[in-house]
Amino acid sequence: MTKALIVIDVQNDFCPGGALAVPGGDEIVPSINDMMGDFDAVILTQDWHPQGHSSFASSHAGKAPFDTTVMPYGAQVLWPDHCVQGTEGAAFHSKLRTDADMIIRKGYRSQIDSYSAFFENDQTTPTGLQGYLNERGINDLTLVGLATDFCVAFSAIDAARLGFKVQVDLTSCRAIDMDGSLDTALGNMKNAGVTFNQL
Ligand code: VGL
Ligand code: ZN
Repeated sequence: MTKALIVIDVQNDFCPGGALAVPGGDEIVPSINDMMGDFDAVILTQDWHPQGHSSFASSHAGKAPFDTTVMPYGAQVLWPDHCVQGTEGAAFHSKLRTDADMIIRKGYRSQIDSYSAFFENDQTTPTGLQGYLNERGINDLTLVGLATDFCVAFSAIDAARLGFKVQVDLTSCRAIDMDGSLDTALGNMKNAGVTFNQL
């Protein structure tokens, strides 16, 4: 087994004080840094939206953050403006080790969001990460990061569907948890064959 650690979206805007702060988002940085040495490859993902992105509530008249809307590709939660390309909010947490093999950016097209590191939210447009992992012979993935119930869960489920062995280390994840979204995500991951280090 060739093993990779995939660190999802440990960026300032998802940490306390950020635009879309995940409770305790910064607490996971030391344990993630400690894990990095145990893997054959380390991959970081970075949520990377243009200004005026269609996932921002501010782009939709009459909508507020955390409302939902329907996009051509399906339902979409509307978020506060976050992780705008090149801003401090889009930067990795300053204590996160960034000496990674690969950094993959997602959500950079105005009209479509991308929670998953593998496919955009239409569930068909690939990011290229599958090809990268396959070419390197990586078949065993551990996912950590933010947020458990959105980008971590979507990435884990896609990876399991693609045939990777997938574990989510919940000790090094934190959730947004709106309207039961964490329980839903945990159930969906389990059904997809994802395993957990706890629960
Ligand atoms: C995320 C909401 C919007 C995440 C990204 O990283 O989980 N959530 N963009
Ligand atoms: Zn986003």
